[in-house]
Amino acid sequence: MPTLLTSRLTTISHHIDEEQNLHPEATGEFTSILNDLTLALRIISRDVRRAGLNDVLGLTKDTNVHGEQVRKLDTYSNDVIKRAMLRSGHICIMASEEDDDIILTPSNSKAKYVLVFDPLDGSSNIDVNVTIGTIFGLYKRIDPYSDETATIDDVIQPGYKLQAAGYALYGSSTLLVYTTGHGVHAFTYDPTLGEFLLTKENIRLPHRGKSYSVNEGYYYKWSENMRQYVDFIKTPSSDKSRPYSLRYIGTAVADIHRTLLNGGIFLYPADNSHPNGKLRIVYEANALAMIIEQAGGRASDGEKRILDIKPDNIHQRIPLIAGSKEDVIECESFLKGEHPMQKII
Ligand code: P6P
Repeated sequence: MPTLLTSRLTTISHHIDEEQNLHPEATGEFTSILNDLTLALRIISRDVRRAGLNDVLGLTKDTNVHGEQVRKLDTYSNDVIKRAMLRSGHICIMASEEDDDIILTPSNSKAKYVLVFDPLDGSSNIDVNVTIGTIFGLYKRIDPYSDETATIDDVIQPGYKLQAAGYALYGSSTLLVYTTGHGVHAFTYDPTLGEFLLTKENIRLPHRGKSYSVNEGYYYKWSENMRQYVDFIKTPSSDKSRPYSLRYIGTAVADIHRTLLNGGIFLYPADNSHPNGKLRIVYEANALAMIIEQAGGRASDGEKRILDIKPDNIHQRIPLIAGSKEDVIECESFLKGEHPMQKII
């Protein structure tokens, strides 16, 4: 009996070319940018894995805009991405967690695309060999046909304007997960080939999960409603749907990736120390929110859809509640004090 062969062998370059066909207005620039980005991610992956050997670890004397000591891998990864993005000439302006201000490229008045990125999310986990990652988002300029120099307004666009978004994960293997608005697809890096190979296509989030991901150490810093939500999902229920399991790595992109695959909810809410949450909307929350939504999930600041929020500045923080649609909606109802269980408590 003949077999039907269906699992095609697809590299990220093949897939980007296919995605390009879904964006008839993009004239190959899109493909060129994403291919240059994957080169940067391959370089970062190589050096993250080598970090323990060539003394790249440890703190530098520098601190970034947030007063956090910058680890050498952060600055290195930042430089790799910026330099890779100059090659195509299709990027006019960039914003990075590691740069105080916007970054203009030599084609700042000609190119149509804008890159926002966190070169190495999870820095605090670098020295303890826990998964870290790179987060990126790609916009078109507000006026792609302008011959004026790009400005910060091209960077602080709302997330629903993103043309593409995704992340790389440097864990037990190196993964690349991305979307161009047509589903979420995952690729696993084969260092012997130097290729990202398609391993999951059209990832879909379960409507409800069984785990929550939050730093419970801040429990007494949260609002009363947030505490009631977490108490609720930890309380055993007769239908055995609760308690949820707690899973928290401390690298947002890794916690989001597990939530994307298994379902459940990721929370970095506001607290007394972080009145606007800790994550940055421009180069972290927006890209993660686009991935979660494209996989059928929901991402809000506890009230408003993340992708609808217009950032005020490139380093603006935002609370992030993201994951399975039913879990996020349930959390939002607690945060508004509207959940039926809050009438009983
Ligand atoms: P906390 C990593 O430094 C990061 O920015 C996110 O990746 C992560 O989710 C968060 O901080 C962890 O913060 O306060 O739980 O240590």
